[in-house]
Amino acid sequence: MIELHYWPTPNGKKVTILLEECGLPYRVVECNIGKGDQFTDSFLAVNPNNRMPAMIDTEPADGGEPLGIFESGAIMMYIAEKAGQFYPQDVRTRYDVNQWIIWQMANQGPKTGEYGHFRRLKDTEGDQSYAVTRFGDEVNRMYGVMNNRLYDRRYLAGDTYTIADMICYPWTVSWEQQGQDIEEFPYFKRWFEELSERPGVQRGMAVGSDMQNDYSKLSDEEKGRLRALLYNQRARPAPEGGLL
Ligand SMILES: N[C@@H](CCC(=O)N[C@@H](CS)C(=O)NCC(=O)O)C(=O)O
Repeated sequence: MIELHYWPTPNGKKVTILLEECGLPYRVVECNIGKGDQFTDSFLAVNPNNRMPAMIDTEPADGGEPLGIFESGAIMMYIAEKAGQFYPQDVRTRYDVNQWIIWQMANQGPKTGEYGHFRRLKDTEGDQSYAVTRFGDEVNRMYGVMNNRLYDRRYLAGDTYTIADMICYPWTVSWEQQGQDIEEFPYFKRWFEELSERPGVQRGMAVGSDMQNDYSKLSDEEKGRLRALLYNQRARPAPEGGLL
């Protein structure tokens, strides 16, 4: 059984889309990143990077101890390999898939995330116009990268729907809020509309729609504790007694 530590963001939904598409049994463990679950010892034991998603396979193929994996790209490779679906193993397609997964993890995810971060900042944090322009241009450039890729092929890795498509899709559903005009990217639009119609994509996107935080009932003390935990995160000290 796959145990998925999850909160309903694009990085989490990549994985639920894949699990739904594969039809593998899985259990969602709520990792409420608005309340600091990503800092608990049990979570850090699976993901030292204190970010969700993370997963534990309680029945790995080698028959050994439960296997923990972090980073959504690695999780998707693992699940697709286990299911034997959506990750063709001929060398050319495999590396087409791999490069689009790495493109997503190194470009589309982080830069779109930073764009949202700087756009949401209040004036009290100073003038953000350079960062907003810089990341806004990058987001627009990346829609162009996908559009050009999809110009002469149905999916990002060719003729076959793969985890490369699933990993990119959740970051594009908010194209309008990201200030993009979908009509500017007709090949992307064709791909986006096809994926949006897939029942597995729809089920994966819906996972955790009931998971929300209502901060209005929290005391000022609790709000202050959360602010200190979640904002301006810096290095966590290693425990005493390590290998020197
Ligand atoms: N590269 C990581 C990124 C994961 C990530 O950034 N997760 C965010 C939610 S989308 C998170 O857990 N944030 C918690 C925090 O900022 O404290 C992956 O793809 O798994």
